[in-house]
Amino acid sequence: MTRIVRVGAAQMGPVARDETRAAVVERLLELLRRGAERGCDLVVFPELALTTFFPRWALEDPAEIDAYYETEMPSATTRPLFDEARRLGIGFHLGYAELTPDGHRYNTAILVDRDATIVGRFRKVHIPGHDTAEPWRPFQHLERRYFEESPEGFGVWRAFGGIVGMAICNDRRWPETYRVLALQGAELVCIGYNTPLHYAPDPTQDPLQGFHNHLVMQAGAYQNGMWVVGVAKGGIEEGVPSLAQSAVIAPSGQIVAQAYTTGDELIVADCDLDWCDHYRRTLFDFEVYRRPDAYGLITERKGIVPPPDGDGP
Ligand code: ING
Repeated sequence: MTRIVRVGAAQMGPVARDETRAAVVERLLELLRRGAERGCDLVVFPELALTTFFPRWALEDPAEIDAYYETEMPSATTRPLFDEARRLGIGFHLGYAELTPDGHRYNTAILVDRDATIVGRFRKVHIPGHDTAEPWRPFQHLERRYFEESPEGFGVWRAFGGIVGMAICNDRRWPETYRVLALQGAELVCIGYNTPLHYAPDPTQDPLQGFHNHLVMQAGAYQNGMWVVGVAKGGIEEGVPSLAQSAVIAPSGQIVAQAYTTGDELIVADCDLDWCDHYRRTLFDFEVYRRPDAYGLITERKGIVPPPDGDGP
């Protein structure tokens, strides 16, 4: 019996700074209902889906900062999403800013099963950007001020008939993300993202944002024989043009569904989890072909260490 998960990538357009959680939840409910109409088993929402991408500002008021985080999940505001998902019998993946009871702040995502049970929680591992305001930038990317790097790493969970992993935004650019998930058996990886089109440290990358976005997810999918679902919060959010181009990518590396707008848009794909074996039992049979004995530097060394000066091999 084939294990097909019908996945809905629920791309969002901009969330305004003054948009209430309730208003955002209404948008998420609309996308969830569209997913149910399309027969989805799982609907994947973006990173930090409940609020505007607040790391673009150097906020000073602790109350204002804290207002962007969730201290409970679900809360009274987000519970309607869980209740409707349960009523529809549909699972979802949701990204949000998490403030833990003991004061830790993470860029977090959850995996929620069809009965509205939270089956998995992931906290972003690779935190990009900077931790103090840099006035030279047209807008900030202060994720390193607002979020801690997860101490938990990458996990997988048995759900929707397969093994599901999660990553968030910048995690998708690092090949280690996909490999660590694949080594745990992940067959489907959900990745939300908020990606400005302008990359202040190197604007030559700006015209390549769409290419880089698909490049890394297609490579990750193909090199690890797994499905990758990348979901944007895109469009011009508080004056910052952000990448959309959400996509569902097969273990072959092919894009099987792609958003064509920069707003709220649901794209749907039937993900045959058994298709992973076309790659995992052949070209990328890890057990046969991988050489961990040759990869030591990947975990032993953080930065680049070039060879000493001088000639010779
Ligand atoms: N955003 C970005 C990402 O990795 C970034 C960081 C910003 C990359 C701008 C390129 C340009 O897609 C998050 N939220 O990680």
